[in-house]
Amino acid sequence: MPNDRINWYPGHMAKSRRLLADQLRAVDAVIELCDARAPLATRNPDLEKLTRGKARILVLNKADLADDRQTARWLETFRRRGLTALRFNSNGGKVKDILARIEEASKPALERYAARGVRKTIRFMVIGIPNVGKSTFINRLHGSAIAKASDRPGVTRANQWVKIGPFLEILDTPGMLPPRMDDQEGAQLLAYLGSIRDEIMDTEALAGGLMALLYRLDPAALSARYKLPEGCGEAPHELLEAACRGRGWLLSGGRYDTDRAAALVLDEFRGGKIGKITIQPAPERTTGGDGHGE
Ligand SMILES: Nc1nc2c(ncn2[C@@H]2O[C@H](COP(=O)(O)OP(=O)(O)O)[C@@H](O)[C@H]2O)c(=O)[nH]1
Ligand SMILES: [Mg+2]
Repeated sequence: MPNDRINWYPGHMAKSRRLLADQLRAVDAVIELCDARAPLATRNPDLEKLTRGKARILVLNKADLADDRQTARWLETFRRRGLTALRFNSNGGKVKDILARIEEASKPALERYAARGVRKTIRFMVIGIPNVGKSTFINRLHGSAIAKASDRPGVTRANQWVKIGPFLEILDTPGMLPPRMDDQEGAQLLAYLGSIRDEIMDTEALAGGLMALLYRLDPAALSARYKLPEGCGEAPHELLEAACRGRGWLLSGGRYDTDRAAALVLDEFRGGKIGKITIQPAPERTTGGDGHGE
């Protein structure tokens, strides 16, 4: 997937970067959201240097859609690197747990203020690439719909702060980072998750590639969902056609409706209907390093 097909125009990027820098200046702490199904592919490594000196929490969001054992291993991986990391489901998770962790991470900043004799609330913001659930997460913390406004880059308005605890205020607009597109494999995972616009891609190739990946990671789940026959071929087009047979996605004359199948497979995966599957498995513990320096 060539980078030039991705919808992040340099102008947009420069603008959203400036906006993010402004927002960052106003906060003490940052909550970084990534997608628990592909935690590395859905993080932008630039955030590390952009947030130096600030308290940071990494939330593996959409944990309800990911494999629980994989999520546990990812959390362990990040914690070993010294990051505060936790899992969450923004559609149903307990806000109390998240707030406790935010308060814990904010303590050093609060103590610094106290030492200087100022009583200040800790301000924090939510940051992440598109589609990781930033707006949903903020709404969950608010218990209202005010984050629905716009997080499109370039839409400027005054920062709005919402008090969510005695010492905590959250910025109502999430910070946007572009997805990382320099790594082909990661970009492919982003496409499967729907974090890159579908209309710029070949849907059948995308769905076929996803099926081939899922067939390696969780053959039972894929086979059950699409009634794949025993010993089904592993090639993308074979899997897509087998799904057409299994689910009866046929056109007149008995031809396979691969077009429809592709769109449905992508939808079903993104909606968690195929199963709780992590498409970027956590590194093995025994290797000592995982090749992805923080
Ligand atoms: N299952 C599940 N879906 C989520 C979760 N968080 C967000 N979503 C869904 O993911 C999609 C993108 O969420 P949104 O908040 O708009 O992402 P944003 O682009 O980062 O602001 C929406 O369809 C949300 O309903 C989660 O924790 N679990
Ligand atoms: Mg949003």
